[in-house]
Amino acid sequence: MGTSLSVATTEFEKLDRCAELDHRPRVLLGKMGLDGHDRGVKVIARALRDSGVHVIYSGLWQTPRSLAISARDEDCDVIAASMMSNSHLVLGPKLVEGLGAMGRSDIPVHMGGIIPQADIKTLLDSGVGACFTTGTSLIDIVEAVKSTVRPLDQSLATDHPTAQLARDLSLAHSERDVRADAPRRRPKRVIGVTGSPGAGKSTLVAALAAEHTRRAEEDPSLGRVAVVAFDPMSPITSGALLGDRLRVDFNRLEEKVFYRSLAIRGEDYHSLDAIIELIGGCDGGDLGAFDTLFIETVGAGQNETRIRDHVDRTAVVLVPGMGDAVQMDKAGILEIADLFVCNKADHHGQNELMRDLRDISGKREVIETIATHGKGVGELYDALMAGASA
Ligand code: B12
Repeated sequence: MGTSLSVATTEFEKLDRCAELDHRPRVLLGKMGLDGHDRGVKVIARALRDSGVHVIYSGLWQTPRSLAISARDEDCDVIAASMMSNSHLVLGPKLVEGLGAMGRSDIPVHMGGIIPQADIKTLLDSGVGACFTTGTSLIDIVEAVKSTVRPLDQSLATDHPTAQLARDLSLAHSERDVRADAPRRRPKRVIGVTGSPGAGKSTLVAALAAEHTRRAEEDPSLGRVAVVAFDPMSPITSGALLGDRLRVDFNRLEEKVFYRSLAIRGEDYHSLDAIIELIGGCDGGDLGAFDTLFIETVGAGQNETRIRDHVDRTAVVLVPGMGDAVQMDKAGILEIADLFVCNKADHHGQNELMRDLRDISGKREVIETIATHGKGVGELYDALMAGASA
């Protein structure tokens, strides 16, 4: 590995460096430990995205177990763990162990950050794939990630059904053949959540998934919940930053929620029907089948309407202060709503938005939420479930 700092601290050229690979690398960027040093991980995330990599960022304060679950469900090629809290010797081996427990001991772990040279051998001996110290150039990090890409085999060397589901989804999404015997079934309830960027869709979907798990604890017949979250793919590099899963508290929910992030261009939901059926068909064993599926759209804007063709119910999320009554009257996204959500209802302009929504909604429900506080989430959940096919 080189040690040039030149590109590490300056601008990183946007360039598709992954076009020749079997598939775009999927990297799970994780921060374990209790510290808040997220600058390094953000620099790496941007550099990888600008090189054509699909970067899944799971957020701060992950445990080895939550990171292993994320790696399995995202079917990533490699975990890039940024360690700044001097806990690498404890957490690194635990992450390797966790991956084994999730049926994915084949996913390599790369560690970087503040790692003394003297600790590197111990980490490598414990199963960590590679260690990178401060000063590693971004080009070297990109190349290391690229080197982990292997062809997407149809069957994994694991009997873990969720790990196999995650691989089936990778194949379906990239329009390759999925194993012929993969079970398929449409989940009982498939709900689309759409709205413009910044409307709080991810936080809302995370809150709905958490609400579902809370209710399923009281009523196991509700089954398990899954989420598919789409984010945009760069038209220049084909890279993507998939950051929606950081809204879900996996340290608490663990395997009760299956969460998959996918990158698409525009509104290209070509593989969505297959993805829906594969998720519904997955036998979750003791954990239960996925009867409820939330699909979060990319959130492109007013003309993002195709999601409606794939789901049973569509919730359109709006926030105060984003437009006036004329915006409401434009054809497109508002027409596809089965119900409206006024999220961030504590923001200025909420009364005006509610008034405008009531004007156009007809018989459709309008629900106020503050997703970050959980306000209105129970009511929204009830409204969505009531209308979704059972
Ligand atoms: C900036 C900084 C902060 C900022 C953090 C801002 C933020 N949002 O990230 C602030 C001021 C908040 C902060 C606070 C603290 N900090 Co501080 N901080 C630093 C400092 C000066 C620079 C870190 C940085 O951002 N570098 C720039 C980024 C781009 O580089 P990087 O993170 O190293 O990442 C690069 C490489 O390491 C590599 N890399 C990183 N991760 C990975 C992962 C993979 C897979 C790969 C391939 C590569 C890779 O690639 C990146 C790009 O080149 C370092 C000292 C230093 N010079 O490193 C101390 C340092 C990390 N901090 C330290 C400490 C102790 C703290 C505090 C506990 C101090 C205190 N007593 O309050 C608090 C903790 C706060 C908290 N909430 O956790 C210690 C950690 C000691 C250790 N681990 O042994 C350090 C090393 C300082 C020291 N010498 O003691 N800190």
